[in-house]
Amino acid sequence: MGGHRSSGSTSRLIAGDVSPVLASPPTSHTEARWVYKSTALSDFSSSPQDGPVRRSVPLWLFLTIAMFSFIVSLALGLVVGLAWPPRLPTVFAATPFNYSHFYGIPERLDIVPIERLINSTELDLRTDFQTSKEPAVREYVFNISHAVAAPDGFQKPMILVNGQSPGPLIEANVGDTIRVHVNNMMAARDTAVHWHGINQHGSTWMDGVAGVSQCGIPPGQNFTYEFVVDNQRGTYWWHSHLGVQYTDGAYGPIIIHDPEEMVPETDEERIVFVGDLYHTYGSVLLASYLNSSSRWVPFEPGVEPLADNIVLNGQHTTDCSVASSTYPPDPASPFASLNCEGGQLYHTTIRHGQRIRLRLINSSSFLSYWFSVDNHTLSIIELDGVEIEPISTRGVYLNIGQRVSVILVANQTVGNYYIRATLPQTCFLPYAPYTSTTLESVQYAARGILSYEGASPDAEPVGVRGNVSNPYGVENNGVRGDVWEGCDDMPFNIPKPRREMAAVDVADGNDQYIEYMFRQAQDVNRIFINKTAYSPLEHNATLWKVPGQKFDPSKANSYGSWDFGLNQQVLLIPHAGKGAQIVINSRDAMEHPWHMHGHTFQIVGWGPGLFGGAAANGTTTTTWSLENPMRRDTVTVPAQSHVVLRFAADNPGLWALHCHVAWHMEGGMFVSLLERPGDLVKMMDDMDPETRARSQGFCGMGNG
Ligand SMILES: [Cu+2]
Repeated sequence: MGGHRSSGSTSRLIAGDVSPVLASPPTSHTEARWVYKSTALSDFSSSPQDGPVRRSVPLWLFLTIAMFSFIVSLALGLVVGLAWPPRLPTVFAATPFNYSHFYGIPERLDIVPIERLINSTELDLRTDFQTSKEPAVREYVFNISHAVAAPDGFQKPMILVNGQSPGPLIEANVGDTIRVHVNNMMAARDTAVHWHGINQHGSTWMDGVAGVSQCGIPPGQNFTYEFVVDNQRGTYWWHSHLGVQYTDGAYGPIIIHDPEEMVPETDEERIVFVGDLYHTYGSVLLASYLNSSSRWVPFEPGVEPLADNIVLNGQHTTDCSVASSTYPPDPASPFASLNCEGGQLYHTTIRHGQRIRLRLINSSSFLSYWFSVDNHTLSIIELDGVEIEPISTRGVYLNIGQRVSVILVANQTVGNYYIRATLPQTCFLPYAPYTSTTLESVQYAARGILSYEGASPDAEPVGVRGNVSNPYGVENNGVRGDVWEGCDDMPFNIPKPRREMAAVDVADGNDQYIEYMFRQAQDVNRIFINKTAYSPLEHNATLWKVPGQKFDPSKANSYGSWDFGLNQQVLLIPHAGKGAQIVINSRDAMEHPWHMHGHTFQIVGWGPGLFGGAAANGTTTTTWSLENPMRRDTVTVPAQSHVVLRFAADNPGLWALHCHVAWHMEGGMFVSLLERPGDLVKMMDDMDPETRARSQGFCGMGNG
């Protein structure tokens, strides 16, 4: 929809005063890099250009690099493939599909059955975990590998951690040290793991963002992430932060307990991931999305792929007779011989009278949802690790990366009830010039079953679907003037954090502005922020360039004033002591989920149009909330609107701030906040030399 958006109402706006500077060609550290380049060749040479195209790299150089990377990747893949002994225990031998070097997927893959793919014990938090104030070290091993699995019955190549998706649970108490040994067992792709929502106080190099806080862990290599969970509790998640690897399954939950968590008592808990599912491997889709002509909409670049299904805890059913229109089956594809067998619904059992905490996590690559349970009222008690005064509701809107804990009281007649994650259709479908046949066939919703003990597990659900498209009883969101179908978070001044905190004061020079829009660069959709689109460094990470900089605090708002490339999108937060303020301005026709690393920010202001846009006539459209503003780490920025975020500048580091739509992130919708560079350089001087050498040594080694 980005491309569609840019050719729709956004194009009127971008005709104005902003003249984007073309970044280098839209290469990235994505998995699809070399394949994208090689498939793009024919388009660059043969397709007619719509108007003037400025190419900052000559075509011959582009072709040479593409060919060279292709050959190197091929050679490396071969060497690693031959020398790589560890494998998942084979459940049963898969047909030897000819995957050789296709997007780095090895030739022979294990097939993981659904009962092993999904770890219900962990997702139901039946782990006998002891909540305590005694600090401990929690140690995990993550083996990341390719395998074939079928979350909804349709087999696809996936990226699994310990053979699971959702991957292994990390469970700790506040104050604990978490240590995760990550083994990259993929044959030919780098990886990196990010701990979404964990603030990494004093450990920015453990944040796991490939190209920013580290170079990807190359195939056959390992890296140990270690960090302390400092004054945070609640619901978090981890996911690969390289390319679109999490789209194919590389994600899992993090639960932080605290004996002093300010939430009502509950009898039991469940983790419930809601997510979109693509039947096609993510990197294949990404290559098509970042091309001038996608498989799903050949006539218009930049249209995001619509998912094939929606899953609850990584599972759902599908109608195997319906072929995907997002990526129609291709007999020439090495994936063509995979099977489909229908899948299963997420199912969980509760006892009548119990109070259950559902920890909802949206792990999607594109879609957001309205979550509801037939016949049951929900009470919202936590947003992104922040305890709030309970809000009673029929359901809850959940954008990508956001977490919401709700309490469900099992006070209905014993029976089975549907749990639903419903796509707010009007937020997405009008912007997509095609229909996803597969998504349509599941009626744009995932269903699961909440089963009361005593009900036959196979009995027909008894509940009433209720209103699944009108959140919080509000008919009009006051921004677009249309009926609100859950495209936005609940109004920002409704949730009240129980740990009260006034808005922080902002230091001069610690304020930054972001303004984004979708437009074409070289026939390809890119998302421009301020004047350029983010392009990751090749074979380096922005963090490692920090110690070499000469910082001039007087140039704080001029981010081109030092040796980071413009397309590195580094925004400086220079001053300690007081807070920082980030204004995000949308010049786009749709909402976007913005996620900040390193901080739980305050949402202190919001309003239609650009921030300060009406200041000329002495008025402002910004609504302020300074007393006890909502805090979270992922916010939905509504269409054609602005939000004002603040945080205490208490965490020197390099912090990504980006849209969490996987496709947009790869299209350049990404900046990095460089917080207190002087202190960061000192911290890096004191960093464990072995860790630093190991992490920095990955740069230039792998093939992301
Ligand atoms: Cu976005």
